[in-house]
Amino acid sequence: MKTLSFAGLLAGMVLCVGASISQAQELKVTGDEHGMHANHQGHIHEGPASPVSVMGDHLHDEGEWMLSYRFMRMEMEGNRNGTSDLGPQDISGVVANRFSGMAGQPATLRIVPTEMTMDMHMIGAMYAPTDWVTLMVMGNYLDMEMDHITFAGGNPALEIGRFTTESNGIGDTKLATLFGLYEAGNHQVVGKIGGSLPTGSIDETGTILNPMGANVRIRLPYAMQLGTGTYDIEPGLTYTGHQGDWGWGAQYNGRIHLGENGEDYTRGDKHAVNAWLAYLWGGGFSSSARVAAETEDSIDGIDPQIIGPVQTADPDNYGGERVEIGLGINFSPGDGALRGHEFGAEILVPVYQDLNGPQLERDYSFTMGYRFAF
Ligand SMILES: [Cu+2]
Repeated sequence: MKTLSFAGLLAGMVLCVGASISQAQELKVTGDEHGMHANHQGHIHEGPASPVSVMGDHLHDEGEWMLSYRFMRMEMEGNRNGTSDLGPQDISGVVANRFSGMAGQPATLRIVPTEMTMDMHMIGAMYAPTDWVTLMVMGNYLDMEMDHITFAGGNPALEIGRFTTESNGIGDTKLATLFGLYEAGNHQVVGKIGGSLPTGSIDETGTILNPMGANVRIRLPYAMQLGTGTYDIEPGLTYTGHQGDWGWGAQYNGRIHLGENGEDYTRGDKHAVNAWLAYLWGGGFSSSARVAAETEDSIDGIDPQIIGPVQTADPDNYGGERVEIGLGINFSPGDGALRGHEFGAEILVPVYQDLNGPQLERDYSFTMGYRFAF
C-alpha cells in the first residue's frame, strides 16, 4: 500500500506540474493561437522527423493523441575495464572477488560473462490537453540473456563449462509531462518532468554453473534484473530546429533514483546528452546522424542475496561513460491514407566506452518503431 500511494503521489505531482504550466501558458497562447500551429499537424511536422530512439522531444496539438511501439535490441560482447579490453583469462584468477572469505568463495573471480542480449519492447501513449503541454506514459517489456564461462575453483585457467541465464518480464513504467518553454519561427524548446515507477522485478533468479561444477539456483546479478526498484525522477530538455529540408536537435535526459530499493541498493544516476542532424530526401523519407554521450554512476549499496565470484555481482562494476554515434532512417507519408503514421529505425554504435570495473562492453543497439498520431 505504501508503494501504491507513493506511485499515486508521483503521478499526481507530474500531472499537477503539467496542469499548472498549461494554465499559465494558456493565457499566453490565446492571442496567438493561429500563429503557432496554423496547419494543426502537431509533430507531423515541417522538416524531417527526429531519430526514432529520441523520446520526449515534441509536443502535440491540443486534443491530439499519439500511440507508439518501439523495439530495441542491445548487444554486448567481450569485456572491458576502463578503456582496456579484457579476455576471460584477464578476469578469471586475476580480478579480486569482493566476497572472498565468505563460505565457498575463492579469492579471485571464476565466472566470466561473455555476451549479453537485451530486447526491449516499448509501448507509449501521448496526449496533449493543451498546445503547450503533452502527457506521456510508457510501458516496457524486457527479455535478457547472458552467456558465461565457468572456470574451476582450484584452477582459474581450466574451463569447466558454460551456461546462459535469462530473465524477462515488464520493466519500470515511465510517466512524463512535456511542456513548451519557447517557440519562435523554426525553433522550439521542450522541457520534461518525468518519473519512473518501479514496476520491474528486482528479484529474478536463474541457474548457474558454479566453480565446483554444481548447478545452483541463485538471485541473478543487477544487470539481469528488470527494474531499478526505486522511484526515479527523469528531467529532460530538448531543443529542435528546422530549415527547409534540414532538421536538428539537442537533448539532455537525466535519471535520478530516489532513496533505496527493497533490496538495499540504488542504481547509479544517469545523465545523457545527444544531438542530431536530419535531412528530408522527399516522399516522406528522411535520414539522420546523431551523437549521444552518457555518464552513469556505479550502484550504491548491495543486495545481500547477490553473491558470487563474478564481476556482475559487484555493485562497483556498473556505470561509466560512453559516446555513441547513430544513423537512422524515417518514413512519414504525411498526406493521404497514411497521414499521421511514422516509421523509423536507428542503429547506435559506441565510439568510446570508459567502464567502471570489468563489464561487458556494448557492441551496438538497434531500434525500430512505429507511431501514429490522431
Ligand atoms: Cu508524440
